[in-house]
Amino acid sequence: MSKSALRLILGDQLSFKNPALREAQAQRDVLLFAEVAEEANHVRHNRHKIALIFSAMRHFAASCQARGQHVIYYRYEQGLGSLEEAVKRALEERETAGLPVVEVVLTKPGEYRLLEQMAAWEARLGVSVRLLEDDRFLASEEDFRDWASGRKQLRMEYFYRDMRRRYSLLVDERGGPEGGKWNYDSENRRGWRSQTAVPERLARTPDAMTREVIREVQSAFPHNPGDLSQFAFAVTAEEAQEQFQWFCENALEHFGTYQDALAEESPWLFHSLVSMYLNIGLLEPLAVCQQVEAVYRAGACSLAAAEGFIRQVLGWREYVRGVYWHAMPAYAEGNTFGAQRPLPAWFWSGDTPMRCLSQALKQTLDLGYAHHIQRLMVIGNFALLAGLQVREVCDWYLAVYVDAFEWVELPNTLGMALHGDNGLMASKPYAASGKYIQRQGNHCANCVYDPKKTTGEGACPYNSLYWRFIDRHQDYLKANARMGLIVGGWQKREAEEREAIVTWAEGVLEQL
Ligand code: FAD
Ligand code: DLZ
Ligand code: SF4
Repeated sequence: MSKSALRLILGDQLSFKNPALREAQAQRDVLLFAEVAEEANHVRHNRHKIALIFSAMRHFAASCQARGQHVIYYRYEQGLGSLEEAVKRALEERETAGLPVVEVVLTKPGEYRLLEQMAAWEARLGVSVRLLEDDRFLASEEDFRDWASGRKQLRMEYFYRDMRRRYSLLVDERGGPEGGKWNYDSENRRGWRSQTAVPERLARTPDAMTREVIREVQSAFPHNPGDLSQFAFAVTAEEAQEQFQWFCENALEHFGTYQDALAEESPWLFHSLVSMYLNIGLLEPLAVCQQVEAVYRAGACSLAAAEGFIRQVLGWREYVRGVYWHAMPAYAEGNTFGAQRPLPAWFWSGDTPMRCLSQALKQTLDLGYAHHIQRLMVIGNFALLAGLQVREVCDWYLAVYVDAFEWVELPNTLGMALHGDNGLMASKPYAASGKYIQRQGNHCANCVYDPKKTTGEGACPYNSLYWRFIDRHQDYLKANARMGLIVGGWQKREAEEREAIVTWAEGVLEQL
């Protein structure tokens, strides 16, 4: 009898470096890929996300087959409810074929929800289930725990410096930071006034397999967001590498300067658009960082651009994953400011007169993409200031972005944007008024509101909501050195003025 293992490959584990696949033996084992209802429907995913994952899964399964692996692939239309059901079906299939499986092997999933379910599989399925550590990340959970233990506060910057040294990225011959500074963030903040041409992105025509997926997703998910006529994502490792190469040659040079910019005319400006590929396994984090360092060493981009990119991937991306596994499951319950307002229905349409917000929401829903400052300082900032219910906001973020998996979405949304984790992730709440949005971009010039007005007809809603937030949470905010100064300034204003602003803000909220 064969001692075969069933190796389940999840939709965000599509890499030959996936540990569950690395040790597979073609003659003995069988790989399982399954498009299932629970993964596709536990939140109202953007159709771009479902299409990207299904198409990338099908392409990857085909390349595993081409390498001689035996593959079982269940398509969505076969009606399997969950990953557990898929494993059960595959075990039965193998049993019937006289090729019973002795164990199920898979790499640890990226969401606590699934990890919890999988803990019960062995008992429920009556077969040994072996979960492998996902070593496609640059810091293991244990590395992060060791780094975090004994620290009163977790700060990305110190984690990042250790990672730079560990992987020798942008490190000089004496082991110090290239150029003398670890961080060039202060050079990454230029506002957008259409001062530079934005390069056209690589056009990509979906192949026959992707076109078939698009048709299926369109018909199976008629009520989900996402305009699939604009689907242009890479679905294989080779295509993703081509996109990344394009970024290195055409956008990286300006990436640092305009990292925090907001532009009317482009959803992506000079951003890399690689998070989805890194997160599902089509690109590798160390390889992209090394490639960016090589561009800098060849003199084709500035140190600030290269450091800015490497900080995001080697620093933030690894740091948020560390925080997630370190702090779950309690982390998901965080709600520092007791935010309880329901998510406005227009978060699913983008229909709001606030120009910056409408544009960020519409492109998010249509394309499944918004860049970091749109996610943080436009949408997230609004949710923070308006006191939108934390869980609802997090579920929305998990649904609408193609790159959203809980290990990365939750710390960014609950922690960074909503400060729901009491400051574990970030040192202060990212709260800002319309003045910030005006400084960073050119939306305000096309808006019905005036960023210079706080109350009265035409006042920018971000302004009064900002001061209401400061007012309501002044005791909490005072404890933070940077926010304390702002609270002090607010408290020095005339009581009548403060009351008028807060009253105006309440009116804004009533109209949501
Ligand atoms: P670029 O701006 O070109 O950055 C390069 C890469 O750095 C990204 O591809 C990404 O891998 C990494 N990166 C940058 N910032 C972060 C960060 N804060 N956390 C983790 N990785 C980072 N990123 C996700 O991958 N999935 C999410 O679900 C997600 N949700 C977010 C929710 C909120 C509220 C916020 C504020 C940020 C979120 N991010 C998320 C982080 C970041 O916004 C995206 O990674 C980035 O916008 C992806 O676009 P890009 O590839 O063009 O990134
Ligand atoms: C996001 C997603 C979707 C939409 N569909 C599937 C699927 O049908 N099958 C699958 O294996 N994975 C899917 N995924 C990705 C998983 O949800 C992801 O592996 C977990 O959220 C863990 O990160
Ligand atoms: Fe956004 Fe206010 Fe500017 Fe309008 S005026 S675009 S709402 S910041």
